[in-house]
Amino acid sequence: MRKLLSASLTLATASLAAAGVLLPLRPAAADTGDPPSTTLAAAAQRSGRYFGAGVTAHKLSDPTYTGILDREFGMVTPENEMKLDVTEPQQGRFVFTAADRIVDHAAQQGMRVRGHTLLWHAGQPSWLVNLRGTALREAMLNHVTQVMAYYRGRIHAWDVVNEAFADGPTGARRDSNFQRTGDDWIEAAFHAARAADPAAKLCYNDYNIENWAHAKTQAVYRMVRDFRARGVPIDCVGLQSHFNANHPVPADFVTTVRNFADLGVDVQLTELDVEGSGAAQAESYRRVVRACLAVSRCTGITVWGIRDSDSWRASGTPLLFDSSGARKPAYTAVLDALNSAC
Ligand code: 9MR
Repeated sequence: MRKLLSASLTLATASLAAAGVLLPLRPAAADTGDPPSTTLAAAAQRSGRYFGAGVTAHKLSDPTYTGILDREFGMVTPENEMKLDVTEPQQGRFVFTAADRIVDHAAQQGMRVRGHTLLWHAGQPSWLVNLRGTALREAMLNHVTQVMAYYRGRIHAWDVVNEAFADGPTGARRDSNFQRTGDDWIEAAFHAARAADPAAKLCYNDYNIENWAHAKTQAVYRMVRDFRARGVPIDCVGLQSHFNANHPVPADFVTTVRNFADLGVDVQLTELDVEGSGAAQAESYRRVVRACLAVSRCTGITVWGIRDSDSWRASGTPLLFDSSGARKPAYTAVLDALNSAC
């Protein structure tokens, strides 16, 4: 019966092909007969995507933490260790000790690294806060150049600029010292970044740009469209994807992912977490993963921490593992969604 079925399927396939109907070259992973993958990284890899976590260097000595990290994830993002106050605490003095712990651990485990972040209005050392004008612009570009040169070839994607747009209805740029050096500070940073490490994917990363109807989403979209039109080197947009009751997963999330991707950039969900618990939380996670899987240029997902107790929003229990390191219903929802990807 199995043979007969397969013979008639082959015939049907041949006649469809003869009729000019395009069929996928490779069957969907779910149809290959492969058993479901049992880790997030392996399940994401079935459709060529990565699954990552935000990581803190000082927790790498916690065996429960590192055990989950090494088992489940294929990409790591240093949660704070590559921020400007850590990597250039005094002008021209670069410190990579904490970031190196994460990058070295990732290399030993065969994981890739997202660099987060080169330029951000927050997390600035006082020397930088006190600079203005040309001196600030030069220091800013030098920071991009030096940090990316140090890590050249070892970072999959960099969040070159983080959170440069204001919240609210205006769609304006956020006021910051960088912004006061001139509107072109973002594109100048991307040009410097491309020169420093031509192999790294260069991302613009922000929060509350998941809802297509929001002015901030539209403003970031217009900037990326403009960069693409003028040849400013940008490869990806990071949708941070911090969700909770005030910012639920929007109904049109997949529209946002698709519209950015249609600009010719990759989309990465860079800091995913969803406050909640049980079945409702699991369902939100499932929807987010499915939205990414629906868009071929949505290339990977990173959750912002490992256990609930590791989260910046620990009281909202927003992650995939509980505080003892056990898998939550949200974990199973994500794993199942990844396993059913085409
Ligand atoms: O999770 C990070 C937390 O440990 C830091 O105290 C905080 C300030 O540097 O930054 C958190 O990560 C933020 C990320 O860098 C950018 N997007 C928002 C994240 C949550 O605040």
